[in-house]
Amino acid sequence: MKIHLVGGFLGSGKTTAIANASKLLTDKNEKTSVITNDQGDYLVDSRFIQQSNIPFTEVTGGCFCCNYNQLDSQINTLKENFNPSVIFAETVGSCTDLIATVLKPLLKYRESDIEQVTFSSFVDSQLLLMHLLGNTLPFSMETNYIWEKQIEEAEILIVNKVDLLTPDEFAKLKKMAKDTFPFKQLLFQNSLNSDSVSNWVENISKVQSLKEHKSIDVDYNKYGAGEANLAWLDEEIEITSTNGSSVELVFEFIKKLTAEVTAKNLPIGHLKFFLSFNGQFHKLSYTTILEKDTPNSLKLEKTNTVDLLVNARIQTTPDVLRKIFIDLLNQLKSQNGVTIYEKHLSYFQPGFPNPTHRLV
Ligand SMILES: Nc1nc2c(ncn2[C@@H]2O[C@H](COP(=O)(O)OP(=O)(O)O)[C@@H](O)[C@H]2O)c(=O)[nH]1
Ligand SMILES: [Mg+2]
Repeated sequence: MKIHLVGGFLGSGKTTAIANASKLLTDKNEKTSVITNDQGDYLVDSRFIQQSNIPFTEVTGGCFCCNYNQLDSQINTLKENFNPSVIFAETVGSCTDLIATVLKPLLKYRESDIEQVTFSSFVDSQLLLMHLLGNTLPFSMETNYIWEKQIEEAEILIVNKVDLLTPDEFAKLKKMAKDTFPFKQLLFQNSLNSDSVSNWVENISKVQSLKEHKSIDVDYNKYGAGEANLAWLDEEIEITSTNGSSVELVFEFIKKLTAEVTAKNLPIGHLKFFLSFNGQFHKLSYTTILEKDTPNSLKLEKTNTVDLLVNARIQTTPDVLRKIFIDLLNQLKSQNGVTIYEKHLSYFQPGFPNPTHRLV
């Protein structure tokens, strides 16, 4: 069994790349499966992988590092149910120190059934360019510390979303990244493009099983503060309208929500939505620099009921985040002919990272 550990900051493109890589490998008859992971209990990424028909399990309510035994038991579950030859394991986007807390423990404690463990770290190319040009990233100092540690730790650094750069920016970033990280393996990738993802898959499949992995020094006080600065909220609601306008109402809600967060200058780690209606599934995702409008074609869909799952990781307090949500939800509820059924709501400040193992 091969395990490809995939790290990198919130919104850098991990799930997109994993889903596309899994499809490519499955088409080549490789039994491929995925383990998703996040701080909350109802994960947009899990729904997204599920609707892509890729076998998966999840570790919820905390990261792999602090819940190593859960990761281990989910690997067993996949083995029993599916016997995969490849597992992609996506780590929480605000985690670092993964070589010491996940990769090395996997190599040590599952030595007998793992033939290869690789570690890919994703970074958003626009953020990397900002950073290399000497600009400060839009998060708190401590959260920026996590982002920088993720780059330092990267063995294979996937500089992702290069399709969003101008040719000049791309050329500049390539040169600066190669000059700054002469000893890292760099892949410049567009994870929406299958040739580009295929190149990543080829590269990780070549990683030597006996490769030496170098853990990094991490100041856990700073790391813990960086995690705590980003509040988490997950919420699932069902919106029913008597005139078939539920999709439109959901898009209005999403638009107001992103506008409110932006107006309050709250940096977005991720803001993800998963919509299900009429047998259709759509994931929408916003990050601090990715401005995206909702697809017009979808807005015209007529349906009475839409299920909406929201996962937010935003630099603010859980109470502020909850208030923004509840106020907008109340506005939605007050509209004529609209009923909201609230399935789950949880919001919290992630706890201090306390890894199960730390092998340096
Ligand atoms: N243009 C572009 N968008 C991407 C790329 N990779 C991911 N995305 C988008 O970036 C957003 C966040 O991606 P996701 O895979 O959820 O990131 P994760 O949080 O790291 O798992 C989604 O809207 C993706 O469609 C890419 O290479 N190019
Ligand atoms: Mg993800």
